[in-house]
Amino acid sequence: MDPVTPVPSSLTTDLAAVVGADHVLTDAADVAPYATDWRGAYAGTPLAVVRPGSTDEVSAVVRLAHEAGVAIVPQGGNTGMCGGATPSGDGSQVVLSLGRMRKIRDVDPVSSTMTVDAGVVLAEVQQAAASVDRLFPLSLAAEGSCTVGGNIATNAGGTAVLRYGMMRSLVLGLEVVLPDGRVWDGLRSLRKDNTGYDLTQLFIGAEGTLGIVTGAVLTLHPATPARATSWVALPSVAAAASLLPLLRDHAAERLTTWELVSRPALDLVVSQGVPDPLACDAPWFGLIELAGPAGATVGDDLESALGAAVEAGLVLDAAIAGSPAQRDGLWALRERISEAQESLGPTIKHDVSVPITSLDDLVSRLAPALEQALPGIRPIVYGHVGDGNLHYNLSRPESLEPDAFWARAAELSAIVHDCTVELDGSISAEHGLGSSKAAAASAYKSEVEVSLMRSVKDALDPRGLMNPGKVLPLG
Ligand code: FAD
Ligand code: 2HG
Ligand code: ZN
Repeated sequence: MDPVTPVPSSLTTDLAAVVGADHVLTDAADVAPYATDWRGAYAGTPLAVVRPGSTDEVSAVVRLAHEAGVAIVPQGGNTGMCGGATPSGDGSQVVLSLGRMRKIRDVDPVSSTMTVDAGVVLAEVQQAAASVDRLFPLSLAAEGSCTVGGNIATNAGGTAVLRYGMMRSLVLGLEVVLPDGRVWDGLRSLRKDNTGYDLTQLFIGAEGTLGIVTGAVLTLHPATPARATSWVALPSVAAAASLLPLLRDHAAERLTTWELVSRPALDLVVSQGVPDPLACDAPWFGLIELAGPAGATVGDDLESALGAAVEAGLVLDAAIAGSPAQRDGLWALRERISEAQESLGPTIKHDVSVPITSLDDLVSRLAPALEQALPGIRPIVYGHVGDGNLHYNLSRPESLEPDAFWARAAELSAIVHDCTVELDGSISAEHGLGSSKAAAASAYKSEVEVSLMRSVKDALDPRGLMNPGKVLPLG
């Protein structure tokens, strides 16, 4: 990797010649929203923020930065969890925002595909699909502000992975600006293409370290206007795991969502005004949704599944949404947790996955280990139980100052991550590594795996200018 060369003073002028002076931001107040993540957990100081409006402009910007030896940090909606879109603090990196690239280029209901700019917001993709009676199934609480490019770069998950897979299952082709400014046009909509290495999949989940995604061909699914949604009270995490095959036996592929919420997580959202439909004194709760085409008997399927679950002792009590408003109320119990936890002070976030049969073991081991390490610590646990993915998030004991809690982050995360890895799990199920988990992930992976990852990085980005320090630690 080349050492960082002094930045030519003409760089910002040259960038302005490409994108227009209005779209090269250097004033502290203008760059502030791009310099920090949404939680304020990660902060940097960019050399400049550049906002290109087209793939050609992205290519020209990257070429100029490459010639100047300046690193680039791609940024979409800035809703990421791991500091992946935040620049370093030394003023040496350019943030490249895709926020102006918001065109839906094509929607094709016959081939069930949509071609979009990378800066299109996820909710707009969902709406465009719905307008032709199709479904784009990626769904997460940040969908009103995260972008398709960010979803691709993080291989986002969310609440419908159980049925539709993660973002990588929903992408057919990509357009990518490479670290030297060349454009790879891989915007193919083919369902079958066995012509060598799968470059599309290589860029998905790379968190902007291999290139900048500027466009994508997405795959659409049939619309699912028939929905049945239930909020259930559960005796244990083991019951939640056992419920998965039972739900599948009753609903088959119509089972779309199976989410878990711990009592403290529920209490938190209820304390912020979301009504609790059950008022049941259970330790765990869950959200189940079945979905299908118009006329599908999802309500009957849900009722028969819940009946069998109660009989088997897996469910203690259940509420079924009787209207769209009630459904929204049940979803709020799950989707509002992430934001609600911010009210407790800094959150030490964990996004772990283990085999579903080990979820109970994970939770049983972590609670006492963390309480012993920091008495009074408040785990706010919830997640995508159908995917074996828990957000084992930690809030400070009420008596501990936020800074003192944050100072313990590495030690507390090691407890969560060590236990996860002992159970053959992953320390990042869906959020990626960014800067916050890059070193930890390399430490847990084998030397062979890390050296393969470094070979890929070096082959595509030999000068190390594309989002350095993310995914793979520096040095
Ligand atoms: P950013 O935050 O801007 O960037 C994320 C990463 O992608 C960075 O490394 C950045 O450099 C890179 N990047 C962005 N755009 C590009 C591009 N065009 N080309 C190359 N690299 C790029 N995530 C889940 O997986 N599941 C969830 O359920 C979920 N729920 C969330 C709920 C809330 C309330 C919030 C705030 C976030 C949630 N997230 C979730 C995390 C986040 O929304 C996702 O990671 C999302 O995919 C990030 O998209 P973004 O456009 O905001 O990307
Ligand atoms: C979710 O599932 C998101 O709600 C966010 O992935 C998790 O905030 C978090 O830790
Ligand atoms: Zn999640």
